Amino acid sequence: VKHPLMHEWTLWFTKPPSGKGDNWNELLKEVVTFDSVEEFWGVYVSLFSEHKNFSTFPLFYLSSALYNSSQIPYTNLALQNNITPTSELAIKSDYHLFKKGVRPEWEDPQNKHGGKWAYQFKEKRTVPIDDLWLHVLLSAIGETLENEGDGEVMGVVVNVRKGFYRLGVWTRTVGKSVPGGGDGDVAGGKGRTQEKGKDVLLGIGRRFRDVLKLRDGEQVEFSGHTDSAHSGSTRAKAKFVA
Ligand code: M7G
Repeated sequence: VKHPLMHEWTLWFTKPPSGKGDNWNELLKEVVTFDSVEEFWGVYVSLFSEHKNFSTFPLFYLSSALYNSSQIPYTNLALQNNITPTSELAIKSDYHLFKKGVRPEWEDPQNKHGGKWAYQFKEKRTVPIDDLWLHVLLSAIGETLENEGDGEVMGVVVNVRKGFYRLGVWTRTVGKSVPGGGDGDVAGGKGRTQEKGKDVLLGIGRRFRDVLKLRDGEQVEFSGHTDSAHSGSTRAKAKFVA
């Protein structure tokens, strides 16, 4: 018996550039797609099996249906993929876990009106990045970053950079209605729709900072993808913080 996830998810990997000519498109690779708890752990176990701390699986992020199947990672090794822990990736690598059918790119039609919440961990030596990324993965597939029906979360990302690890959640909008978005707020008019959209995004930001266990004074920052694309980097100016 497999325990279905609410959505089907695809894991992507960005290879570090090997030379000058590499462009983004050649570096971004699709790795594997899954739609059940069992398949997720099958993919993940190889990420984790070199580590001793199996007993600390943060299963409390999962809904009860997922929690009840918590035995599975120990036995389901059949689907093992060769996936390296984030802590062992080369500089300029990324992992992206996105809903199936959405490419982890600004240009994807489902991302182009969107943005992302992000936080940079600068203490690369001491930050438990593998645990944090697992918690982020679980919050995505367990659908605990947003309320049912919000439909904002497109995917989650970890960037390995020279001076930091960056964890992010990509959202479908930047807090306002988008063409064809169908957010259902018919009576509210434009202003109300924007307020509601912004509240939803702020809620995602707060949940994300809980997943990352940030302390007071540490903030996740939201920025729109169009700003990122223009500045050539995700180091765009933050629109809001949580
Ligand atoms: P980054 O990983 O967002 O931030 O972008 P960083 O500057 O901290 O490393 C790094 C580079 O990857 C960008 O300057 C782009 O060349 C490329 N890149 C990243 N993303 C997410 C995209 C994307 O969605 N589309 C395209 N075309 N390039 C991207």
